[in-house]
Amino acid sequence: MTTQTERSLVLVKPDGFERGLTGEVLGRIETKGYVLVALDIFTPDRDRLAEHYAEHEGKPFYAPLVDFMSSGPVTAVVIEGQRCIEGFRALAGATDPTAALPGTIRGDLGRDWGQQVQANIVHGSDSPESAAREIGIWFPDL
Ligand code: D4T
Repeated sequence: MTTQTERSLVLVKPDGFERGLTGEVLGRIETKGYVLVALDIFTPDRDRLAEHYAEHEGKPFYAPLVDFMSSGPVTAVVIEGQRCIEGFRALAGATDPTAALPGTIRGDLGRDWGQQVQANIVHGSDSPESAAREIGIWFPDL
């Protein structure tokens, strides 16, 4: 049986960018064997983030999340490879960096900084449907 290649949207969030961890994250993706197919660095505006995080609107962490994500540059990346959506989520680790296992990006590089929102270094799409939707938001020309 063969598995079809797929794409995922990865974001190195403003905390990761500010701490100089972009290369470390990209290195882990490449070392795993996934391919980088598009990459852009910019500070996202609130409209783009509202679209990206639409499912979280109304939750207590929504406003701090949008503030945090628009606070500085992010690196938006499209990665490609068989089962890369699941694979990158495994590389990233649990959402809460304190609980994320050592060996994962969030477990090795992240921590609780006492903020209203978890600064957890990376985002990765969680399903093929989310990946298609999110790649359309961040890379409309792809
Ligand atoms: P992302 O979407 O950034 O890859 O993270 P996850 O997939 O791991 O987590 P998520 O979509 O549930 O949450 C999006 C974003 O909100 C922050 N967050 C989340 C937070 O600050 N407090 C919370 O209780 C939750 C659930 C972290 C990631």
